[in-house]
Amino acid sequence: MKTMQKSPLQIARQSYQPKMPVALQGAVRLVEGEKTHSVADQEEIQRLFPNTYGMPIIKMEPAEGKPHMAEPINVGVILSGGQAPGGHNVISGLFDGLKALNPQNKLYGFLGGPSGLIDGKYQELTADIIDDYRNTGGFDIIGSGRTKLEETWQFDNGIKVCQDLGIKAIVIIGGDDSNTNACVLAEYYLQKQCGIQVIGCPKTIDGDLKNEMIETSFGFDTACKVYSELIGNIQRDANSAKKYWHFIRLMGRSASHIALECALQSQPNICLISEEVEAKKMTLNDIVEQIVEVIVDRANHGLNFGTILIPEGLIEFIPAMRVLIQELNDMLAANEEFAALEGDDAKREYVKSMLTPASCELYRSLPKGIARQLTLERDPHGNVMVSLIETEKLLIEMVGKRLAQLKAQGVFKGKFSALNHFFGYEGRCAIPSNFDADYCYSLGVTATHLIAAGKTGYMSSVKNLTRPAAEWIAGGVPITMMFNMERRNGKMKPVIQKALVDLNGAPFRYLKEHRAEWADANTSYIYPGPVQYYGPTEVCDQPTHTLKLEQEK
Ligand code: FBP
Repeated sequence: MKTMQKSPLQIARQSYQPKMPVALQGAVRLVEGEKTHSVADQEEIQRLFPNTYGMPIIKMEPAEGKPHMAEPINVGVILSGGQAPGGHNVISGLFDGLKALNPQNKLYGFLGGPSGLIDGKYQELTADIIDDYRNTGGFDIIGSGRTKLEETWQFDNGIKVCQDLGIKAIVIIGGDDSNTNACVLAEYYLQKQCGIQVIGCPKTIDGDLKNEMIETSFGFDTACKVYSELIGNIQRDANSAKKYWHFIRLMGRSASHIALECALQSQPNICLISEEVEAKKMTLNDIVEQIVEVIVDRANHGLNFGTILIPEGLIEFIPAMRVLIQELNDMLAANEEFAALEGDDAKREYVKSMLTPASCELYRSLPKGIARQLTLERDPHGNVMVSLIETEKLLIEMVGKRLAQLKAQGVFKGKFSALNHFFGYEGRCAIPSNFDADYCYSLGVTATHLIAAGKTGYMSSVKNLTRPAAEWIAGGVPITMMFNMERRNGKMKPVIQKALVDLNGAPFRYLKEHRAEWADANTSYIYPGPVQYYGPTEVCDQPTHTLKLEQEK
């Protein structure tokens, strides 16, 4: 097999030893807290999850002696959904944790995401494989996928595959939907009494899997730091050349956590927040006017440049657009007639004929390219793939048109030249920051202790994250605790509540208090620079501004 070529930094990172909470550094004792209940719809969730509902929160404390497990076990691990920096460290933490308990323990990786479990595609993860991936970005050690684990036949296939391999527990590393499915699987396996435990791990760069017990999902820290570096570089360029407005769309799916965090790190002239747009029931034109006002004002001070951050999911939070997208989702669901049409014009005419008058008008008013992007294939959950919709280009076009009108009226006297950017894939596989490397490794070790104690239906949790790693608190949170009932594909389903940006929360309030000052003529840009792995703690080990502000309260 061809050996992997490595950069000097990759080689140095291989020997980085992640920092861990004191409680995980030796033998561990599990302390059970109070019984729990779900965040909402308690009766319904309890009825649906009779075996995993109400379990206590678990805290890990140091114990006497060395980690030990008498009988060896086999464990399987799955990476689910979009890549997030640190996934490999969850797996190496899991591996080291298992081997410390009993060197005979084995770890199997299911290949290509949840489908690996269903189809029985796996690989044993041995020390030499793990060592090659320590502290690296990406999910390529075993690959990831977006197959949903939700059908009984899939769960039954999983039992068969696990029994063949002697697997006693599965760890699912994923976002809110994957952890929802992890809990459904845990409940099913308890009902079937097949002896297979299921443990979840909170992953997603989007930052929307968080709650009272899970302070942040892994990957958010590194991804935001990488995007903020790029934004800072662009701002320095803008402030040097003084001739472009940069419209920068940032990944994050529905929630605007990434855009908000990057704004806190880099202080752009404008940062749109989808949740605010929705709360204020803003139209596309309102957003355009808001941007135009800042551009005109800066132009009046001779500044024809700036930066605007746009959350990926913005378009879905504009109420009229949401209705249009919903109508398109319903129309596109299993629509063979539409799929069979050839050419963009035929498709456009068909779509127009199917929409309600208000949505049809909005659809017609959009640039053709954007309208076409709205009708592209949906993801496995039936959602529009917002990463494919070039909202930044839509805004450039609309802002440009409005400024041309204002110029004709003599109101706008400046120049408007815009460039578009989309940052998403650039950060999802970056080498994990020290924070993510440490956090993920601890999540992996924590998962092994939950498994060793026979727990199932739990999410691995590590808290107190703004403190030094030694003071972090490891434990387990029953996944049912995060559940509520939501309408999905026309049916009410138990799901983990997604955390959108809280407009009363400290991070958004900070943006609100400072954004006028960032927009005005006294440029306030911050240039964060690249993620640093070696050097002083204040440079290398800082958590996100979001976490710090949230925990200051
Ligand atoms: P997850 O929820 O699976 O972690 O997705 C993260 C994400 O990067 C989103 O921000 C983005 O919208 C989506 O994945 C892109 O999906 P894909 O990887 O399929 O292009």
